[in-house]
Amino acid sequence: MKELSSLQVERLKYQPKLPSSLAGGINNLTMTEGNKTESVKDQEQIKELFKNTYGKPVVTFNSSNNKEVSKKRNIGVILSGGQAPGGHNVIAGLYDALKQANSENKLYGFLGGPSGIIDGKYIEFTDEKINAYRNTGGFDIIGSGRTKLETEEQFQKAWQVCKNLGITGVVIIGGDDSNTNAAMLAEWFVNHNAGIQVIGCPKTIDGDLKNDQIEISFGFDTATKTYAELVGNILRDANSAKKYWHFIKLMGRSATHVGLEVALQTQPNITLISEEVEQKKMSLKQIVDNMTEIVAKRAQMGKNFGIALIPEGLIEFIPEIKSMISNLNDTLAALENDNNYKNAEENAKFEIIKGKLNSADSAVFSSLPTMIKQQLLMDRDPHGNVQVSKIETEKLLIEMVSAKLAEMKKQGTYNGKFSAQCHFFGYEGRCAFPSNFDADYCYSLGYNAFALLKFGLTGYLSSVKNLSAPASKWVAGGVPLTMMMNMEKRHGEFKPVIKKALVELDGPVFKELEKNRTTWAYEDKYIFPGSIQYFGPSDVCDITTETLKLENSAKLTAV
Ligand code: FBP
Repeated sequence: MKELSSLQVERLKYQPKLPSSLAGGINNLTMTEGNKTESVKDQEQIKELFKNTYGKPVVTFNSSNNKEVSKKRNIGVILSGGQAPGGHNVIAGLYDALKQANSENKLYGFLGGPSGIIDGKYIEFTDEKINAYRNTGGFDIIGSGRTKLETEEQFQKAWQVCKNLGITGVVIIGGDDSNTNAAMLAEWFVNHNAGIQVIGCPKTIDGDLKNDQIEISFGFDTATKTYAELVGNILRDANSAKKYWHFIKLMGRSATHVGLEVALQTQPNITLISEEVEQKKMSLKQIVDNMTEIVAKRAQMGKNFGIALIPEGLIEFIPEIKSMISNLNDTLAALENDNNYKNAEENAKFEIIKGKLNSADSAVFSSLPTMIKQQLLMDRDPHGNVQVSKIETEKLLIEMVSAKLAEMKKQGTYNGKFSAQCHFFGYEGRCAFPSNFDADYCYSLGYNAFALLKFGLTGYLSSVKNLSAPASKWVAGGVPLTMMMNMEKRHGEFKPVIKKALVELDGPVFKELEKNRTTWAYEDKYIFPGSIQYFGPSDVCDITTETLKLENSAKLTAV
């Protein structure tokens, strides 16, 4: 019986690249501090909540010839939130840096996400354990979870667990919510003179944890390449059979970076962008009308097939539904301990909700099909987010486009055939073998996280920039977590959270779609990217995303 696939065996041997500033060794670094920073919004409130960690400078590392010996220390690491390709390499990079700094250093992995540090569930990493997971996808080395760290009791327990293990640094690998946890924990530890530093690493396939200092979160590269392969395969199937419209929902809880990237890689007929829907205040009816127009025009051209990409988070960006969901969230939070509501039958629940919403929101809620109403009432995740991956927007749109076409048929304005298939690509891409880009980027982020600990920093996010250049030219450093924060309503209360980076409609990536989408709607300019290549020519194996290429070249032009 085989224990590993041939690809697994080969990938274990891959040696990730480091920026040359780090490649000289963890004990040969100097750190340069930039200017003091401010949070992106709500500065006064964030400053008040993060008295000790607010306003720190951005830092950059360079290699130096002054070799120092590092004192012995124990570090803990947590994988947090949704899986993203490359998480194991962050841990491998952290482990290698820590052992290089002092071979007596220890790395503990907390099990099952942030709850591991509270419940004291952990393993100690060994060479054997790390070597078995190098360059592999998944978070299964220690597992992940979405526990929100916010209560005094949780922080006290985490402190006790760290004290028991002699841990003086914690690395949290996560997205915006998980790095909000990291910022809270960092502040709490400083406030209590705990002597424990906290560093975050930017993870999420959604690509929405980014700013001037963080060009992209890890996992986006591999996940979008995986979805682009699948979408490309479907484009070719549609173009061969010429009988189906494929409505494909793509993961990405809020922002449409994933949808936009996949669209640029494959050139489908329709791509919906949630941020555009919101900014142009498009109603659900308008979205359906626009899609139907393309379906009907293509039918006139004899093309009863096509591909539509639908962002996972669309529903929360349609203004009338967004307002309804926001009030629905408050209503559900208020009903959390209401047994009348909890024990009610489904229809009775709908009635209770309708009665609590204002008349406009109640009308929007009532207009949705039962399936969507049920999905909107499902539990929020621990951070208060609607679980959009469970909302079948692709089916809702198929139903509505189909109804509109039936109406047009009656009026004699449409004479085509509409046969639709729905898909949801999300989980398929989150644990793929990391691309060479993600394998290198993640290893560098982990290695760099130890450099931030070594220089005594806390409340920082590991940052590796200049990512369109070869890895040797990447720039390593750190950015204060408070710099990315603002106040947002969660579970009915205003809380400090890291601000999500949404698609900018005046940015180069959206502009590229806008320039081409009418052509792509009617002339079939499909591109078939194929699967990720791990071995072979560099211009096939080491390419980054269209998003990074376009964003970085726009930055260069602006300079
Ligand atoms: P993170 O922000 O934690 O990286 O997770 C992102 C994501 O993959 C979203 O795209 C998706 O909506 C969500 O996780 C699904 O969550 P779950 O794994 O809990 O079903």
